Amino acid sequence: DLAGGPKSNGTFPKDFLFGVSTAAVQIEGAWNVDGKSESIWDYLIHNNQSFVRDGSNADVAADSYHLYKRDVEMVRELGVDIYRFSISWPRVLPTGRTNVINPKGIQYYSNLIDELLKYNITPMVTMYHWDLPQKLQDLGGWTNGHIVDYYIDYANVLFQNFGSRVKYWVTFNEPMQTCLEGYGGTYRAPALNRHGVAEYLCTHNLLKAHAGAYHLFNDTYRSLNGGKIGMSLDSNWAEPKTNSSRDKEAADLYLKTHMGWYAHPVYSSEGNYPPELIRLVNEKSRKQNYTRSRLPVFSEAEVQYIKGTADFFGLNHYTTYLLSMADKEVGAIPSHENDVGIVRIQDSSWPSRSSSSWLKVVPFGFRRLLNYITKNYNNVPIIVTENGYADFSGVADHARVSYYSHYLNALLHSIHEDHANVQGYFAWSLMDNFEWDDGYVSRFGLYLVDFDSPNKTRSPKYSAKLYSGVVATRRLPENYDPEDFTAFSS
Ligand code: GBH
Repeated sequence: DLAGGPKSNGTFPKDFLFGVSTAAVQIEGAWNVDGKSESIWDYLIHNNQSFVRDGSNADVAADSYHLYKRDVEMVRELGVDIYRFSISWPRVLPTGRTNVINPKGIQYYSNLIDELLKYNITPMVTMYHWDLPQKLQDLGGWTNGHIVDYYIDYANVLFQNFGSRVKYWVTFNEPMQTCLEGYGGTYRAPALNRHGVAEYLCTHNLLKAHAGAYHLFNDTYRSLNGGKIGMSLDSNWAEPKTNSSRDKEAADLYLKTHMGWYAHPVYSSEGNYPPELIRLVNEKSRKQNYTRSRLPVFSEAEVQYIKGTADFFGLNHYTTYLLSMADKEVGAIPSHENDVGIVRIQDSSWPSRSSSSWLKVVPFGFRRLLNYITKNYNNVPIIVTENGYADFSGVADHARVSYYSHYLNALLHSIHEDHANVQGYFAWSLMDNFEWDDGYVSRFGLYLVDFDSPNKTRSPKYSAKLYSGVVATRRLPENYDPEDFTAFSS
């Protein structure tokens, strides 16, 4: 049974936060306007024409740099409480360092924040959604240990300029995508492809940078401004492929070595990387003749410095996989995939039809994942910072309406039946945008964007109506049927 449970009659609590999310690269455009420098995404796309599925780029995107007032108007139309957007590091600090603070960059985000506050919408700022200044990548980016200080300096500029107006901060969006896919693989910028080594260096520095920003916030800014700070981790749910104990072990190992790679150091009682990951990378490294493990080691002081550095657990969740143990070597050698040694597939019977082939519709996985996080990380407050569905466009988006209904039903069950401490939910995304390597082929928006029109005209889809209805009534629509997956099959 795919559903997260029967139709829930529960309601979303009064103080439950409903929001919508976006990210700078995906909506802003103006890639070289008003003093912004090149990000690693600009650089990758401009220098590798075949990287993006439709040969497009993010130079103009939805032009939110110029159209942010319309964006805020859409947020108002939806009636949500909170808007999550990201700040572009190279727009604010063109050199990557704080020797040059770009006044026009600061002004843009200041205007956006003021526009939100004018209408009582709470801003949530993602401080890093994948767009490192290329100038820092030239120095090794997240593999260079000095980036920890550079990131903390950048964070300080944000807290200084926006801290009195912004109460929710996300240090990093999906660090696993940055490190595993960007440094280990080729699927995200900078597409470094130094698997088995670079993803571990990147993660090590990134976790220290996160903790540094947290401590700066906690020690200096919290008493002045209040507010909350956390990190947004991406995780699929992992279901054992069969009932065998080996497959159960594989599913458990998947969660520990993927989401847990980032969550265990920050959210567990013990801190540090998950012991399973430490053991696996140690063993493989030894066999491969390395003198020391490819997984860097945190000192005890560093473990303590990183542990507990979040007020909430930001979760980006879209889909589910089936896991089994690999009976032979898997992936490139060396690589995180090879170190972990498990195999991940999806059930061909799971509904999809999404323009994103990985996006299978499995509502029960959402419920189980929320439960898992609640149980394994000390009942941490969870904010679902992204959840959504991609199609090939159009306002009559029945599949997206169905996806959101199913996932919100699963969420209600996890709140009321499982007592998961979920405090907020953000739909990805407010509007159609530049979907990374999928370009403008895959559409995640509640609003359709006409990318061919000069004004990048935005129009509400059916799903916008569904979502604003849920937000207003705090419950699921009358006619919702948790067993109905037909929107994904015709
Ligand atoms: C998020 O990434 C991003 O935060 C957001 O910017 C993006 O637009 C949105 O979601 C939609 O993609 O390796 O074949 O298994 C989602 C991250 C992307 C991670 C797909 C898992 C699976 C592809 N997910 N990926 S595959």
